[in-house]
Amino acid sequence: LLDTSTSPTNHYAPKAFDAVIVGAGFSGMYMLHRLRGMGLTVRVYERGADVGGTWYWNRYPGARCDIESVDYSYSFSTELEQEWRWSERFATQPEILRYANHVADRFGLRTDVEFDTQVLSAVFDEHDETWRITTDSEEEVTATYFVLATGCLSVGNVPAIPGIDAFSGPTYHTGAWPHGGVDFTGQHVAVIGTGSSGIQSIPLIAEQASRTTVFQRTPNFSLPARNRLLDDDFVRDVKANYPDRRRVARYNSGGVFRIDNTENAIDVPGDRRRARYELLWEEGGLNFANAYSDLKTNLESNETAADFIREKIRAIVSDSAVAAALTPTSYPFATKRPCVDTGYYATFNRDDVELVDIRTDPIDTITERGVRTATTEFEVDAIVFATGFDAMTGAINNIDVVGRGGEVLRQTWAAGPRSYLGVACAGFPNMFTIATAGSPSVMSNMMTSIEQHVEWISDLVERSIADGVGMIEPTREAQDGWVDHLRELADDTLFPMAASWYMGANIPGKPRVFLPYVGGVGTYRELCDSVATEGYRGFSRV
Ligand code: FAD
Ligand code: N01
Repeated sequence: LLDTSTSPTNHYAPKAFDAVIVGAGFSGMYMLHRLRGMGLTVRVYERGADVGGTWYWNRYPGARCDIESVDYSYSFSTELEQEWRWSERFATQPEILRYANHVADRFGLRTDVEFDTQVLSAVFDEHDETWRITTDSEEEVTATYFVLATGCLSVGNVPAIPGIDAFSGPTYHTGAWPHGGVDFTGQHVAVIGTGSSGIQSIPLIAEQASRTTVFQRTPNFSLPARNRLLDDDFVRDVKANYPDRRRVARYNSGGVFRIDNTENAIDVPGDRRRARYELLWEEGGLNFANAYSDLKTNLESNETAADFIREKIRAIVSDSAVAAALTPTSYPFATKRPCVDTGYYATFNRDDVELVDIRTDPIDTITERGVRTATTEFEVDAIVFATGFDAMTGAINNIDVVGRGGEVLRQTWAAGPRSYLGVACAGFPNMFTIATAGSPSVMSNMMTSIEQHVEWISDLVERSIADGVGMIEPTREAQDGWVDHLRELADDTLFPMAASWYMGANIPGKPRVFLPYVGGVGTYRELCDSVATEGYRGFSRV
């Protein structure tokens, strides 16, 4: 523990803000707008050169959302909702980034954001009851409130494959893609990783490259996107009914416009179940994963959906050995985040695309010329790492966060993150986290979850200021109860059966803990609202 019980010597007076926010993605942008609207002085720090977060960094070919664009957008401003027009069912990264820029311009957000600046540490000064925040620009500022809007999927994971620095060609990570794009024309490209990023980018890389070699560790379940341009009638109808649409999204499990099916797959006759799977497969998108209410809790039910997708893979992929290698069998459907694709499985019918199953032929080393597995050296011109992220806790643990009595957050989280409601941590007064571990976040349409968090946190701050409360933090008991509740909820599902990033399993040495709240967006919102109504039950406010 660091000793922060006494105020450090002040060589100069750091700039003082009411609030400092880390991150200028959709979480940080809205948090800034809300806190500023309450009359607070706010400084946002963003590592990137502009707003957008995920959509600023992930510029790989094929990057787009897999939540319908009209739902993957802010609802807090009717004017914004009405003036913006999405062009496709699932918006591309450039379009979502344009939207983020539009929001920043419209609400004048950039004036309070310091770009190209990484927050390195935040230490709670018990004497002054403020956070002292330092950045890589060597600036130190203080803030009463410290908000981590650092993102769930913002720290790229590049695996420590021996020889990685020896490769003579360029390497790329999907989450840090060059802004000018990459031209793979005429090149032999290796893609390592077949999660959502790999599955979106591989068909487009394959179209451009002369040869594409895909290194797959675990096959994934992927659903067809059936993306389309949005016609004017649809857009007009959505805009006319936005309040109802958003209301539905706020109270169902996934934060989207959908009435959750309460039927269990296990109770439905096989032919009817199959017809429903076929219908949802043809409709495209993630709704397939919510075809029945027991898919994520009952293995037998889950197998009916998994088998349906396995059949589809066999029907699409012409080489039966390749189809078998692409077919997931080692974990239940949707316990890793399902992917949504355009032409992914069919890409493996191309003569210039090959699949290397690294479960049977593991990557041994990266050489000057390419990727060497146990059996073969693949000479390539470029390597794409679609190897994911140190999800949910990575960006927070990258910052030296030190709370009351010198408690180091990274150490407190060594066996897994500990928070109350995924919003605040005992021992870290006036510090809040947005849409990350311990909340529905990545199990939902993140925009719905981000808005819920930002509004709930800013209401808490506003109420505390009005009540003359200086410090807000959860009690240890409330936090312990929440951590237990998260685990119990997850243990009642099939999620712990997969070695997923939800479980921290993609990062060597990371504790295996199911990270998000799995009880659904609506239930979570009602719980948070009841906590507020009961005078912020579980929080100490002094
Ligand atoms: P981010 O957008 O990740 O923003 C966090 C920001 O914090 C980043 O810009 C980062 O640079 C900055 N930051 C972090 N640490 C520091 C530091 N120490 N100092 C300064 N700055 C820092 N969600 C959906 O709901 N639907 C989708 O379809 C969907 N598609 C996705 C596709 C991709 C490729 C990825 C990677 C994620 C996707 N997500 C999707 C999840 C997505 O991350 C969220 O929807 C949302 O954009 C998160 O916003 P955020 O502001 O919370 O975090
Ligand atoms: O990352 P991932 P992602 N050697 O972790 C493999 C969101 N998102 O960037 O499965 C070899 O899912 C790893 O293998 P395995 C969405 O929430 C959304 O693709 O761990 N391979 C896996 O195949 C998503 O879930 C969209 O065995 C290694 C892949 O790399 C999340 O972001 C698009 C390896 C990583 O898959 C993350 O997706 C993109 C190693 N050492 C992202 N380490 C939408 O469509 C890892 N892998 C909306």
